[in-house]
Amino acid sequence: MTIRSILIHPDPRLKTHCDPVTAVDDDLRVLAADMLETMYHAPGIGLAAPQVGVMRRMLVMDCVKDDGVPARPLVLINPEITWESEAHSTYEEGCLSIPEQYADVERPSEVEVSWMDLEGVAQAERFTGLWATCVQHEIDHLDGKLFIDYLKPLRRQMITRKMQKLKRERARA
Ligand code: K2U
Ligand code: ZN
Repeated sequence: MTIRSILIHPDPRLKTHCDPVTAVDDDLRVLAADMLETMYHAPGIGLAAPQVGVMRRMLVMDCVKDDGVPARPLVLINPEITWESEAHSTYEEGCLSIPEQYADVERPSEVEVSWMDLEGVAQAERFTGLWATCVQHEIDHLDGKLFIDYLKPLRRQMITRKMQKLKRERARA
């Protein structure tokens, strides 16, 4: 398994609508394992394929935060939201592609998602709480949407400028 580098905003690949996965093959299984390792290493609770430069509709997540509870790594291939609750929740979101920037984002509190797993089996589940926020954040990534797209233009511009500065500094290092 490999820890892959995570693309930093602004990057055109993070604004791209990703293509569906057409075959669950060994390459995809290696990518899923690398994405989980990269996510845990960051650390994060979710990661979408475009964040590591692969423009495919696959995401991984594990929102288990309590130490006593066993990890629950999930791999979602071609995920689709099939239902969302009327109720909305606000969560202070971050993003591994927009480091050190946080902002309140309001989303449906619960969502039902259908997807295919790595065994090619169709799955469906209702997510609540942090899992619901995370899966919506990750599916947005597959559609080229970032959490800062929900913010007012001025705030989004400020964050983008900070990331451009960070990338210049990293390039010099
Ligand atoms: O897609 C990503 O960049 C991974 C995010 C997922 C995420 C963002 C906001 C809210 C929920 C999930 C990273 O995991 S950000 C790190 C993090 C960790 C715990 C709670 C919130 C964010
Ligand atoms: Zn993100």
